[in-house]
Amino acid sequence: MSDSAFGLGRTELHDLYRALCVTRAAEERLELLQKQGHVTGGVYRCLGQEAGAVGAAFALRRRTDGTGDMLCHTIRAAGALFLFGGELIDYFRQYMAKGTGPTRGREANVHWFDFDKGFVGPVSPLGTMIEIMAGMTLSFRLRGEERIGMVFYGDGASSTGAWHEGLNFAAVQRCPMILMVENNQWAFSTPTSKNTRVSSFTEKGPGYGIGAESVDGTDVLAVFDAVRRAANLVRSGEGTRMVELKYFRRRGHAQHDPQDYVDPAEIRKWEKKDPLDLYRARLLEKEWASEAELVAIEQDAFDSCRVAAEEAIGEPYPDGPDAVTDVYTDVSTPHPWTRADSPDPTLA
Ligand SMILES: Cc1ncc(C[n+]2csc(CCOP(=O)(O)OP(=O)(O)O)c2C)c(N)n1
Ligand SMILES: [Mg+2]
Repeated sequence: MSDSAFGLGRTELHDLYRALCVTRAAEERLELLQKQGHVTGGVYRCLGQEAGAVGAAFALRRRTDGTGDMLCHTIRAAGALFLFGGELIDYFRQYMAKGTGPTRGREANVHWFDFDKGFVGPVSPLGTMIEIMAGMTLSFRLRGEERIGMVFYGDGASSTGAWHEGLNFAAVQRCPMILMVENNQWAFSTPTSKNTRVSSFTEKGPGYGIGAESVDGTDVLAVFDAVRRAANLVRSGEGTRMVELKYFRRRGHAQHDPQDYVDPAEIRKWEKKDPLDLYRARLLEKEWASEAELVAIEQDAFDSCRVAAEEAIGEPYPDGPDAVTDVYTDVSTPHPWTRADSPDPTLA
């Protein structure tokens, strides 16, 4: 691991730490909200994986006018979403299914988008976002735009048909896109060894004719450096590349999963490689930040999450009828499940 700051100035080095702290604080707040009964669905944490999403998104061109790079996050890549301008309050609104949230309570998770800011929420069937991002980035190439796309996917998702088809299409079409493989060693209760026989997902790259690199996903600067190199190649016309993030899912698939199928010693081992602790120590050791500066960043991350969550708590849930707005073109027609008469049994 290089000791350089990869051309980043003090402010950017602090911004990276801020993004890590915001991700951690947002998820800790979410856990609290869930215990208080405010969260409608599951809470999926990226504990130990924060540096992957943050380092990768930091290496992209972030704009707010629809001209920047495009990112597709996952439940484990909230840090990338925040860096791309996803508002904390919207994140909390989503998880609490508030009517004020981006999906107006229809979805209680990270499936939301903002094309101007450059993030598209994932679609749930694993692997399919590669196909969608391939299409989006193909349009960038055909229009001669300098934009690139990034799509995150877990190790488990990489065994789906859509993953393979999408990646092959992207490779053949030289779509300007980076596929980030979030190899956290588990797909729900399935270990990576039962998903693939390769020891690194980078081994799959040559099969599609694309370049691939593996990086320590707990080291935010190493991730940033690897992704910036990949982005330069992709932007200069090489086409699709893959970057594998190696780390460990330190919590269950979601908070309701006790992960009793994971060896506790393994979790303890990875706790020693906590990405925030590692980067914090490096910032101090290299004198890129003072203790007071770091404490101020941590406090600010904590406060902004608390304030955003408290504001979202006070907001209303959606009105019932809004559930069908934008779903049917003709809302005056009664929907099948609301009609008073019984369905015609002869049509069954
Ligand atoms: C095609 C498909 N199969 C199953 C699921 C249900 N599912 C959602 S997340 C998940 C585990 C994904 O594991 P991985 O890709 O390793 O990502 P991680 O949760 O570890 O970040 C599963 C099986 C789904 N959404 N889509
Ligand atoms: Mg996984």
